[in-house]
Order: sequence, then C-alpha cells, then structure tokens
Amino acid sequence: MAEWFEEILHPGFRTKLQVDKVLYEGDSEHQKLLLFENAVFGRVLALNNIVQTTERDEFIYHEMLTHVPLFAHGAVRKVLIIGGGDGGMLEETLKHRGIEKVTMVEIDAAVIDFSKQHLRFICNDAFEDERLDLVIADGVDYVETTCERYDVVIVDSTDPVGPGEVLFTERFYTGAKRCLAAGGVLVTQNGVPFFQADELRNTAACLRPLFRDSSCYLAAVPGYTGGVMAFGWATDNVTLRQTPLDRLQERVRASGIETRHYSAEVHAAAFALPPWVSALLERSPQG
Ligand code: AG3
Repeated sequence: MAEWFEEILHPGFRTKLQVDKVLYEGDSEHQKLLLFENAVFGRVLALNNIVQTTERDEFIYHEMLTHVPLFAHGAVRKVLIIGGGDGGMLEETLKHRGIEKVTMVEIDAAVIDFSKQHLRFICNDAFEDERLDLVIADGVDYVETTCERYDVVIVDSTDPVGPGEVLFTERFYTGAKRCLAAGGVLVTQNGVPFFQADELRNTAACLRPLFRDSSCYLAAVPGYTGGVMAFGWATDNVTLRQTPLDRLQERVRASGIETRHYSAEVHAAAFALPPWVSALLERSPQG
C-alpha cells in the first residue's frame, strides 16, 4: 500500500503527495522535520507537516525572492536573510558578485545542520562561503537590535503558524525597516493569496504606513498549492519597482548569473497584479 503525506494548511482543502521513501524524520527543538522522496517533486522537505521546498521547484521560489530585489537595486553589497534554513536563498544571493556579506538569521540550528547533511541539492556549498555571517537567533530580536544596515532584507519564512508567526507582525516589519540602508528593499514570502488572502492583506496593511512604496509580486510555485504565490515588496525608493526592462536586462547580462525561472522579462511581468490581488493590498474600509 502506498504511503501518502498529507498537508493540512488551508481550511477545507488538503494536499496529498505520495511518499516513495522517507529519507529523514525527526523533531528539532522548534519543529518536526520530514524529508521524503516523491515522483513528481523529487526530494520534499516538510516542517510541521507543511511543504517548505522541493527538489524540482525550489529554483522558482528561491530565484524570485532573491534576484528580483537584487537586480532591481543594482548595487547590493549586504543582504539579510531571515529564516531560509535550507540555504536556497543564501545560495542564490551569493551568486551576485557585488555581495560582501550575507547575514542569515535562523531560529532553528537543527535545520542548518540538517541542510548541510541532507539538502546539498539546494544549498550546495553556500554554508561554507566566507561572506556568510550565520546567526542562530529569533528574527524579531535580531532586526530590533542589530547595528548592521542592509541593502536587501529577504524574509524566507514558514507560514504564519508556529515559529514563523512573529515574522508577520507589525513589530517585525518595523524592525526590518530599521535595518535597511537608505534605498534598501524588503521582500517577504507571503503565501498563496487565493487561500491565504488575510496573510497578504495583513502584511500589506503593516507595510503601507512604514514605507513610501509597498506592493507585491507573483510567481507560481507548484509545491505551494493554490495558484500564484505572493512576495511582499517594500522600500522607500519609489522608483525601484519600475526599474526599466532594458536596465534589468543589462544587469542580468553583466552578472553572468544563470537562472532557470528568473529573467528580466519575468521580473518586470511579476509586478503586474490581477485586480483581485491588488484589492487585497488596498486600504480596508476600517482604515
Ligand atoms: N518558505 C515556505 C513557504 C511556505 C509556503 N507554504 C504554502 N503557503 N503552501 C520555504 C522555505 C524555502 N527556503
């Protein structure tokens, strides 16, 4: 009898993936870790029974949450990654030649050890890079206390249940803004708005008063069931979101970075929002 993994994340809806082989199962101090093999997605990482990343589609998520802010900015030297323990975001970030330092703040040390051992297909040698400053800490505490300032802050969180919940609060976003250098940009993992409309609505309502420009951009990541995923975007540099296509093309070409999903054209198109998504970003009648 085939064994199935069941993700219960959205009310009234469940996703099932066939488990061809369990590669790892265990509990860290913060969460339950599961790595299994599936015919469609390859190796699948689940935390607390929610799919976090998969071998076959991780490039879409990691490329879009890294290269969009970095190529839009154009002169990034320092990046802060909150979460991202699998190292996928770190690996993509380090591909940019101008990067001098990447601070990664992950709450769960066990996830980092696990990634180095089992997720090399995602992180490669990123954890050994000398530009990495790895901090095992609570992301909220870090953004409120660090003296460092970053050109880009990437929030690669879990969903707002369990350890990731605090990363969707006004308090955290205020801290994240505090550690941005002038003209810096904050991007966030914001769930699939078809199922998680309130998550995007809440983030948008928090970001709007804090930044001169806030919005979101979209990409479909098959492992995160439910259509397009939204990535939050916030910066005081109001021109960044409209970085002209020819400038993006030139930056991508000059970087020599090879991508499978990201391109300058995909970047520009990702900010085109269907009206039902734009509506979630707008001020609610209550304010
Ligand atoms: N970040 C988790 C995204 C979870 C989305 N889940 C969902 N809404 N189906 C993953 C970490 C990858 N580096």
